[in-house]
This record gives sequence, C-alpha cells and structure tokens, in this order.
Amino acid sequence: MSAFPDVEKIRYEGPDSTNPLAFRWYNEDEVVEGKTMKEHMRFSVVYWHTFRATGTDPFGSETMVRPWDDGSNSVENAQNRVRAAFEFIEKLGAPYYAFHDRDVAPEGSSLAESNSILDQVVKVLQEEQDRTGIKLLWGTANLFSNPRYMHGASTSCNADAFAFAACQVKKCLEVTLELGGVNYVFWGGREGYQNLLNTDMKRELDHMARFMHLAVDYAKEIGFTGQFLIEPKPKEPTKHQYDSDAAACINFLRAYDLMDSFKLNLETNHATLAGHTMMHELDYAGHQGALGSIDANTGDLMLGWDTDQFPTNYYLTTECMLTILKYGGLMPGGVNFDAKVRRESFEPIDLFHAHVGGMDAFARGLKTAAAIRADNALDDFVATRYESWDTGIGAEIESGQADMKSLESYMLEKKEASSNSSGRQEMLEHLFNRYLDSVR
Ligand code: XUL
Ligand code: CO
Repeated sequence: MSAFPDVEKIRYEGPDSTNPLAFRWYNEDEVVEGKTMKEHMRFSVVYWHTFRATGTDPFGSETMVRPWDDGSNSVENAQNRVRAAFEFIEKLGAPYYAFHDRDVAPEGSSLAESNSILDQVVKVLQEEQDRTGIKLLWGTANLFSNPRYMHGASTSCNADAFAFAACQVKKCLEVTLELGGVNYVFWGGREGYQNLLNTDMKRELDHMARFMHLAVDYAKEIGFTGQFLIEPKPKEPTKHQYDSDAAACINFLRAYDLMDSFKLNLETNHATLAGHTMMHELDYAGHQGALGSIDANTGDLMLGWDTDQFPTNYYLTTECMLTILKYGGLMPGGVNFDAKVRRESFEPIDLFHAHVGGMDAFARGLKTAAAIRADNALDDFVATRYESWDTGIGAEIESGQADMKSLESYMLEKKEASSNSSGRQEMLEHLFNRYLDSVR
C-alpha cells in the first residue's frame, strides 16, 4: 500500500517552474565546480522529525496526520513505517537518511528485548536500502529520552546510566556497520548540567571522554570505518551542554586525545543558540580540519529555542555553501535536514513541500557560492586585506623569525604603524546581493 499515492517522483523543472512539487534549482546531475549537485549536497532525510514527530508541543497534543502509522508501539507498525519512509525518500530523490536507534524501533522492557526489536526493524531497513539504493548517512543512539538518562548518559552521576548508554552505542555501532552507514554521530542531549552546585564537572568531562574512547576502540574491533562526529549544541534540554559550540568541542577533543577520531556535525539552529552564525561554526571547524557534516535547518531568531525549521533563506544557504566549498566539501558527511514541519503543517504532503524547499534553497546557495568563488569576488579582497603579512615584518612574524626585541627595533625606527585601509563591509554586502540576484 502506498503511503503517498498522490505524489510522483519530484523532478527538476528549472527556475521558471511554478510547480511547488518540482525543483527549480536542485538538478542532481548538474555539475558545479567539477562535481554533480548530488555529490556536493549528499542530502539526507531524518527519521525522527519526519517519521516520528507527532506535532505535540508543551500546550497541545498530536496534530500530524500519518495514515500509514497506527500509532502503536508494535514491531509491525515500526516496519511499516520504514516502508513509508523509504517511499518518501525515494520520491523526493534524497540519497541518504539518518536515524536514532529509538526512532526506528520501539524500546523493549530490557536491553536484550530492545536489541532484538531493533534487529527486526533493521532487517526491513536493509531490504528497503537494497530496493531503493538509499544509503545511511549516519546512525546515532538516543541517550536522552529514557528517564534513566535524567542526569545524563556518559556524564551521569549514576555509573549504571553510563553502562547502559555504552551498550546502546555498542549495538547502534553494530547496526550502523551492518547498514553500511558512513558516519556515526554523538549529540550530547543531556551531557551537561542544570546546576553546578550538584555537579562535578571535571569528573563528568573525564567520563564523556572515556565513553568516546570506548566507542572508537569498539569501532576498530568490529571494523566500522565510518567517520565519528560530535554535534555541538549549547543548551536545551540542559542549561549548559558540554559540547556547546565548535570551539568547545575541538578543545575537548584535543584535551582528551580524540582529535584524530572525530569531526563535527554542525547544525544551524544550534549555532545561533550558541550566539554564533552557522558560517562562523563552519569556518571554525573547517580551519581546524574538523568539518564533517551539517544538520541543515534554521531557527527563528525571535525565539530562544531550537525551532528546527526548514532552511529557505538564500543568504544563509549561500554562506553555508561558500564555507563548505572553501574547506573542500562535505565528505563523508552530507546536508542532513534535521528540521521539522510546523505543528500546523500536519498533512503528509507538507513533508514534501518542506524538503523540496530546503533542497532547492541549498542548491541555489551552492550555485551562488560557486559564482562568487569563480570570480574570486571575496577571496581577492581578503587576500589584499592581509597583504601586509606576505612580506617584510608580517612574514617575519608569521615564520617565527621576529621576537619582541626585533619588533621593538623595527617600530622604533619606523616611529608609527602604517595606516589602515577600509574593511569595506557595506560594499561587500552589496556585492553579495549582486551574486544572489544574478544566479540562474
Ligand atoms: C537535537 C538534535 C538531534 C541530533 C541527533 O537538537 O539536533 O536530533 O541531530 O541526536
Ligand atoms: Co541535529
């Protein structure tokens, strides 16, 4: 039985199309900077928002109409949901998907039962992957919903919560390997604190690092060669999460000797909750050699929480793609839509509208970014802005030849620093808009 009987495969119809269920920019075979759009973007659909979100909010109950889902926790329902999900992803034309263990399969009454239920659903995931060619971008374990994780998982004060979480990650790594997943994500949903008065922060951070080392060691043991990723987020559900932003994550990875095993999975709404733009987070991870993958979404800047909306703003997607291209692209990561339709957009067709809009916005961002790069429109300006570092005293400082005394002799002789030149911010913002206008 079809879950989306009224929807045909979404096609590319070009910029002039007025069909809301067609791509105007995402033409998967179009080549940009030597790679197809499909290869650049590696679009991915998330299982949790797209197939498990019910539309509840703190003030109201379910709104989503999902005719293929009987609302029960049965294994059969979970398996049918997989078939509906793959029909959706196939019609959309996204090559990847991502899941948490507990989104795809319900939790049983013991670890053994949960593992066996997961296996029964993974069997259908494998069948559907084989049937459609859709691949797993990443797997992850949900270490935040069950009450046993109220104090955290790897950072819990309760050692048994750590032990249970380790078993979940062990199983999820095995399943991710079995399904050919290309990455494995850690999002520390409750790895942080609500109050420092009851928290041993040093001990919690040591435990979180131990947990990640255990995962890395186990991956080696079973032959999982996918990329490990940490997803930064500063708050929600906790007041302070240890993986608060790219810089904090990278410091943690270095301090605990994990830098070789991990990269980052950056999410736009998490960046803005941390008081950064997504471009900032991408650049920070990029220049540290840790840009892995992105959770594409957007927040509502009028609201202080993680609204996880679909990205539609060309300015944002252009900034993202400009930075991603600068650091050589997302591989083996992808553009993963960690985004959900609004509670009021409750019909199945809204899932298509949301993803088509998001994919198009990113494709257009890619084209705009490539046009800016083709003209070196920003790079030339930036290179000139820093040219005092290319020769003379700048080159001596960069190469380590200068010391405090040589800098003093230099300046005593020169008397005053050379004059500054304008940063031309407004000119560059105007130039950015010109590229946004001109792309076809
Ligand atoms: C939560 C979030 C997660 C992670 C995976 O804000 O982004 O869904 O992406 O656990
Ligand atoms: Co996310």
